[in-house]
Order: sequence, then structure tokens, then C-alpha cells
Amino acid sequence: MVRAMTKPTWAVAAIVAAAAVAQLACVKGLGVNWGNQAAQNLHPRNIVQMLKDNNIDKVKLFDSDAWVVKHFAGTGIEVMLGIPNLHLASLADRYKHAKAWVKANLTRHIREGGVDIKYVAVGNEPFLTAYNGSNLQTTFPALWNIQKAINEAGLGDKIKATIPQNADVYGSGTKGPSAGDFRADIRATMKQIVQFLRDNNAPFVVNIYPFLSLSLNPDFPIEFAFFSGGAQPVQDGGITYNNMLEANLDTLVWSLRRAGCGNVPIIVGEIGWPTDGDKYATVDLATKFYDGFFHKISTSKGTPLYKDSIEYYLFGLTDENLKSIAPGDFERHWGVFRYDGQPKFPVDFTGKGSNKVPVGAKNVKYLEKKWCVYVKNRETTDQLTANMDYACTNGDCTALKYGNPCSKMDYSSKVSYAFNMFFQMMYQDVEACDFGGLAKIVTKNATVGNCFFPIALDTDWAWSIAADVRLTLLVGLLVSLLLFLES
Ligand SMILES: *[C@@H]1O[C@H](CO)[C@@H](O)[C@H](O)[C@H]1NC(C)=O
Ligand SMILES: *[C@@H]1O[C@H](CO)[C@@H](O)[C@H](O)[C@H]1NC(C)=O
Ligand SMILES: CC(=O)N[C@H]1CO[C@H](CO)[C@@H](O)[C@@H]1O
Repeated sequence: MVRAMTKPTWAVAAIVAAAAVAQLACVKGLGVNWGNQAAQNLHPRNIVQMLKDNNIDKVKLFDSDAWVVKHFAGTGIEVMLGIPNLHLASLADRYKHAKAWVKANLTRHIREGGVDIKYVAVGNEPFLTAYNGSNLQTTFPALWNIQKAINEAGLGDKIKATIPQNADVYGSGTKGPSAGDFRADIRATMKQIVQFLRDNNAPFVVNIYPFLSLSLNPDFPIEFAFFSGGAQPVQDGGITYNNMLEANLDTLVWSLRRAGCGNVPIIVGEIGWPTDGDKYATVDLATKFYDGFFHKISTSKGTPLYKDSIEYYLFGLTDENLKSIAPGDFERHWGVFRYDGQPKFPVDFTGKGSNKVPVGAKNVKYLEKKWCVYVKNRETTDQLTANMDYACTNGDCTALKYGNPCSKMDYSSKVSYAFNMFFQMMYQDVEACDFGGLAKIVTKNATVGNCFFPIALDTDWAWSIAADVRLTLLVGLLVSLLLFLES
């Protein structure tokens, strides 16, 4: 817009039109990861509605629960199914296991008006160094078997198997992207995999996290994680890189070229910024990251070396309070939305930079308005500490440490927060609000200032299914009664 003002009118019109097309294209290509490692998850109906309301048209799942997947049928939302790493060995071992997987998890959804499945993600970041190479022998054979089973089901033209990889499967050491290559310890396997992807017209899926680079590396130039310039650019031959995302993607392009597969399409399977659980995980930095990111992909989705547009899947849709915090407390705060589908910060998915808040989940069902809070009871410090530890170990206290509103409360309020979190994660079970007589259930909103004390989601789907059945039975009964009265 600023640029447009200096141009003659006809050029302004052209630029505005081009921008409109670009923005439309951006919305078209936007996906999101929906993980379900939370004590209570939103109903898939809520998720479908949220995605539609926010013009997000692709969803990536980490598994393939048939009940979840069927809710995407006929919605126009494209689905990437996931296969957890723990199944890789069995899928690699026997082709018939892959065949059974495809039958149970894939073909059942494929029909007119069924689920629009385009990719199957075989494993998830299987070559993370934390796994000590345990998936190294099984991942490629599992990929091979799954694609073969898809082909045999007659779906090979439409549905591609691939593997979401962590970005450290390749690198360029201390040099620029043009030195990029796959990690030496897995290079032979990576080469087999990318050649297989090339031969099947399947994409390479990579998860890229500027946040992790910043958080794990004290020397990382902060501004390089964002898109607003200000960091020392990386100069590579004739190309200047101002942000980590493009430098990283072009390192991948070089790695693919070195494996003889420069034309394999690239999808970014995860990208995002957490809002808590680390000194760099704040709402302000998440807003800055997403604003810059959406602006970048609305103008040009490619990179200096990769001109095609790239599909991006945000990580993630909602917070997940049961995720392992081994990598860091931030793991439970990746959501663009809270656990209950309500927005956490303004973010404009179209990249227009309007300060609008995304559309939250509608008709969310919560449990009763009850909270569990700490009451003093002449306890010793040790007793209090022990109960607090219990609540935090079994619940979620990751919001209490890193400078956000919850971390600024006094200790008593923090104890209440911890007790309440555990109580909610336990579906408000009265026995989960005891803590040796140090806790009680209240009906007055326990939220303290800007530290939000949640209420658990009502996930009693069994009841709602039963309600449908009950209605059917009731109608049936009434009809019988009428017939009986008629006769
Ligand atoms: C990898 O090795 C480390 C150190 O030997 C060990 O602590 C860890 O549990 C191993 N992880 C897996 C997934 O085997
Ligand atoms: C409790 O109060 C907070 C802050 O006013 C509010 O955001 C939240 O919705 C309230 N919770 C309930 C269940 O009413
Ligand atoms: C119906 C269904 O969900 N079947 C299988 C799908 O795949 C997983 C493994 O990824 C199996 O555990 C399910 O039983």
C-alpha cells in the first residue's frame, strides 16, 4: 500500500489486484495441525467450524482415528492423516500390515462426498536425534509399503505417502544454504527416501521452527527468527537471506539437489510460535512472528531458490496440556487458540496485517462453573509444597514461571491455579480437589486478574450420541402410540 501511493493510478489498480490475488492464494494454501494430547479435546465438529470460519482449508492430524476423520467428510477441508512412529516397525515388517492400515484408515473414507485425503504422513520426525536412530531402519520400508498399499487400492494418483521431517535432518554447518546437505549419519537413508518421493510425485514435508533455533541457541540473532529485518543478513553467493525460514528452506533445496531430487515439491508441515513456557515464548513475540509470517506468505510464498508457492501447516491449532515437556514447558502452549478454541491474540491469516482476532470455536460445551482453590489449614510448608508438587506433576503448571500474568501472582494464587488445573484435567472429580484438606470447590470465578483459571471441556460425547438415539427411540415410541390409538 505504501509502495502503491508513489505509482500512477493504473499501476495502483494493478498492484491492488495482484495483492488481492496473492491474498486469496494465501488463504487457499493455509493448513493447521490439530493435535489431541490434551486432557479434554474439542469435538471435531467444533474444529471443522473453526477452520471454516477462519478460511483454513487443510488440517494435518497425528493419527487417523476413524471417528475423528469422518467428521471432515464433505466439509471441503483437506486432511493429512498421520501414522505414529510406534507403528513404523510393524508397517515395515509386513506388507499386509500396511495393506490392513490402508483398508482400516484410508479407503473407508474415500467415496463421493467422503473425506478429502491427499497425504498420509508416515511417522512424525522419525529421525530426531533424541530417538537414537531407533526408526532409521523402519521408516523407509514403512513409507514404501504404505504407498504400495495406496497404489494397490487404486488411489495412488490422488493420495501420496510422505514423512514429516524435523529440519535438522539437513544443515549447512556454519556456511550458507548453498552448503546444504542431509546429515551425514542418515544421508544414505534420506537419499533413498527423497528419490522415492521424487519417483512418486510426493512432497518432502519439513517442520521448521525459528523459535527453537532462538530458544536453544543463545547466540542466535533474534531478529533473524522474524521477518522484519534488523538482523545481520546471511550472504550466500549472490543471494541475501534476511530471515531464518527462507535460509532454512533453501538449505533444504540444496540438500535435495545434492541427492539428485531438486524438483521434489516442499511442504512445511509445522511452523508456529508458542505463547508461554520459555522466555521467548510470549504473546508479543508470537504476534510478531505470525504477523511477519503471514505478510511474507501473502506476498510471496516461495524462497529465492524455490519459486513455487509452498503449503504451510501452522503448529498448532489449540494448546495441548498433556504434551511431554521434556523439550521445554513451551510444548503445551503452541496453540493459536486456547485449549477451548478461543483466540489468544490477534492474528490476520490473510497477511493484510489488520489487527483482527481470529474466530473462536462456537457452541463449546464446558463442565459446570466450578473451580478448585487453595484454603489455608494450619499446614506446614512441607505439606503445602508436597501438594503443590503433586498438582504440578499430574496437572499443568507451565504457565506459572515465565513472566506472563499467571507467573506474577502471589504464591497462594499460584497454588490455587495448580490445584484448579489438576481438578479440571480430572473432569472436576471431587476427589481431585482435596489435597490433604488444603483445597475446596468454589462456584465463584477463581480467575485472578489476567491469569485465566480454566473450566474443563465437557467431552461426554457418549451422552450426546445417546441423546440422538434417545430422540429416535422417543419418536418411534410416539409413532407406535399414535398407530395404537388409531387402531
Ligand atoms: C537415547 O539415548 C539416551 C542416552 O543413552 C537415553 O537416555 C534415551 O532414553 C534414549 N532414547 C530413546 C528413545 O531410546
Ligand atoms: C472468569 O472470569 C474471567 C475474567 O473475567 C473470564 O474471562 C472467564 O470467562 C470467566 N469464566 C467463566 C466460566 O465465567
Ligand atoms: C479404524 C482405525 O482407526 N484403524 C486403525 C488405524 O490405524 C491405527 C494405527 O495408525 C490403528 O491403531 C487403528 O486400529
